[in-house]
Amino acid sequence: MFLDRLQQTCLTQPEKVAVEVIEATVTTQRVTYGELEQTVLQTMAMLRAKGVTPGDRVALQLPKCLAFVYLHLAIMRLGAIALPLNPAYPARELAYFLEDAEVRLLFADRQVRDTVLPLLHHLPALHECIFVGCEGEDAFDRLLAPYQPADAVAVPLPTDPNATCLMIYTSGTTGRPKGAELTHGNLTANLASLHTAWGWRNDDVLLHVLPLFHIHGLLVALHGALYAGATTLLMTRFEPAHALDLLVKRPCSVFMAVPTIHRRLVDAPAAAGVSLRHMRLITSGSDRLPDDLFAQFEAHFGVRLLERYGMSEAGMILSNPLHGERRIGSVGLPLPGVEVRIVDPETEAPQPDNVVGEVQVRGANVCKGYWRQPEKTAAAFTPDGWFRTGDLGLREPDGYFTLKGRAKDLIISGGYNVYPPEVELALAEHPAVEASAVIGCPDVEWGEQVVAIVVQRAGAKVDEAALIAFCRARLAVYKAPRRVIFVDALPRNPLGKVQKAQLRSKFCG
Ligand code: MCA
Repeated sequence: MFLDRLQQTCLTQPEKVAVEVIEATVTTQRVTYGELEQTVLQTMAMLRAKGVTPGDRVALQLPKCLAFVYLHLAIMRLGAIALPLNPAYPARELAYFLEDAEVRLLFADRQVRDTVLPLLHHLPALHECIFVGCEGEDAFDRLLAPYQPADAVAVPLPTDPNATCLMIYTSGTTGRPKGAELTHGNLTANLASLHTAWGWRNDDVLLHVLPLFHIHGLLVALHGALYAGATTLLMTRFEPAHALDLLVKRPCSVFMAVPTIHRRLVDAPAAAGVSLRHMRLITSGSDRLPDDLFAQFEAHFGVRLLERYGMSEAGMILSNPLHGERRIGSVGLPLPGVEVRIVDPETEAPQPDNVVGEVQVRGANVCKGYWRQPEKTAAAFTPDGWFRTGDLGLREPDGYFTLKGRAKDLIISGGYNVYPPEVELALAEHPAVEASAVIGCPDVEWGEQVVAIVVQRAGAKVDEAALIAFCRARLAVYKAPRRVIFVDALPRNPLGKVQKAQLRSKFCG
């Protein structure tokens, strides 16, 4: 499994650099595979002393830094469950995740102290919250100081592939976010598949610019490099000029990003005259890659982007090939070991080629279900084990798949999923809001922009800025509307359902 393989790498190439932390373009920390193993053991000893046992949920609301990497690996190696959380979550969202997952231990950034402290009394399962900063990591070093790697060296590696090791919260069209339970087996299947498909190499150098609290940055990028025994350059913050400088000067061989980031690279003044032809693999995912961006990237940097498709519940599902045709507008072919089919959304009968239907996936990469939500888990799978992605697509006769939209009401902004019902619920709490409908309008930079169409209560008065601020206090900033449009009434069908397509064609213009 992944952790066995990583331990093997740590033992066989202890001198090799595993992770370098980079601020702007300067390396601030460097850890070898040998040091990684020792510090992960020390972290496991600390976690055990704090009472963490297999199956416990340990949440990480930390910025990108080594403490995150050590904790994440140590939690999984103890048989516990890592729950990475966006540091941008305001108190309300954070409280929900901590409560729903019955988190035992929370590691949070010192910067979110004021957000977190008031919550603690309301969370009986939470034994402790430990604040660690990432600047220089001194708080984390002090935390580990009393423990030795030897204290945890006898802890066996997890052996049950069906044991959950990672929980990623995703939302849906109804209800609150749910925790997708990913197992050791899921992670390993996905990594083995990507290793083959993308030809990961031991001498690869990955420039890592994504957040660590999502599948893309955590599993596909960081785990991918660790699984290969490669080196990760962990940029603490994406900045186009710095990223380009590192891609060329280090030089890097692998880069993974979302379309918004690729767009910023192409548009950066620093991109003039830059070639990335030395790079082996540059992927794009988490959102549809616009055709014009695909072409511009190639014209500019001399590299054809490799577009792939995945989701939190299933990791990576489809990918354009490393060798062979990278087809514009297509998300490629099923990854090794992954089955993909297109079905009629109503009857679930398999569709012939070139006919649009729901994309369904089956394989060892697919999560075992949603945390403590047996009904939602049952609803997400067909009786014969296919996972219903909620995305629409078609299969071409030569096996390439193309996405054609979403069956679910979902907005993707800069690679982050935004579920309109969550935003609508937040808006509904405002006393001046009678009704609202949240839509995604096409946006060159972000892919889609969150726009709220609002009906005010009679006699109430609220302006756009106030409603945006209201949402920002309740939701992570990327979920808050960027625009609010006031209307007298929402268009509804005879059953009372808001006609979002009409709103999109009227207001997205
Ligand atoms: C930041 N802001 C955003 C977003 N990101 N608003 C909408 N959508 C966003 N994605 C806010 C900031 O908080 C800020 O708010 C303002 O927009 C401008 O911020 P800026 O400094 O320009 O943004 P940034 O901090 O540079 O971030 C942009 C980013 C980031 C680097 C593109 O959004 C990012 O890292 N996206 C990647 C997301 C990702 O990894 N997704 C994978 C999900 P203010 O107004 O307060 O200044 S996993 C997944 O989807 C599946 C499994 C898959 O297939 O991969």
